[in-house]
Amino acid sequence: MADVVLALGSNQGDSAAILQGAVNDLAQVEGLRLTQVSAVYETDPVGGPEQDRYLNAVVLGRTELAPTELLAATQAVEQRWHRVREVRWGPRTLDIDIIAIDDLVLDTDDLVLPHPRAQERGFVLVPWCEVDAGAVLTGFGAVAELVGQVDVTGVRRGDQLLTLRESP
Ligand code: A4P
Ligand code: MG
Repeated sequence: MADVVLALGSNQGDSAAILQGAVNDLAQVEGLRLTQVSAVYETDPVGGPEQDRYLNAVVLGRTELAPTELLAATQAVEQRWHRVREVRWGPRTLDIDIIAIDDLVLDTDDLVLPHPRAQERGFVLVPWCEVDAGAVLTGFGAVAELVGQVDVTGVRRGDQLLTLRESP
């Protein structure tokens, strides 16, 4: 079993409902057990064209899936929410990034671990720190320290709470 950190983002459609739907779907993935879910954060868009604010959250879990199987599963959930890939870093109904699987370091065409931009993104680091104050980002150190080094002015904790249903 490996520890996994997933980052969810949405800025198109009913983002609040989409994030909860994605959490529900992830909880149904065989071989993945969700253990924690952060609050929902309203975040200013980083990179890409001018676009609406995002809702972001981080989910922790344990998995017996191989990394490529986990990626296939998260991409299937993205597809279910009609994710259309248009512009890189552009608006999306649902984006699921695999931030880390244990302390695995991987660099393949399909999967890079840890996620190559996690260390600079307040919208990933702040919710991650909320659910795991002692988290370490492999290659970069304590997440709590990284939070102090990046610009988090555009990251606001929202009121919405995501519900974690028990996996079957
Ligand atoms: N891929 C490689 N490594 C990974 C990984 N660790 N997790 C590959 C997930 N996918 C990974 O991703 C492109 C390819 O990355 C996939 O086919 C997969 O094989 P994508 O999701 O199709 O493309 P993308 O998301 O448009 O590009 P990218 O570079 O992944 O963008 P990011 O880094 O995900 O950034 N601002 C705010 N405030 N909040 C956000 O959530 N998100 C983005 C997207 C930009 N700005 C944002 C937010
Ligand atoms: Mg992505």
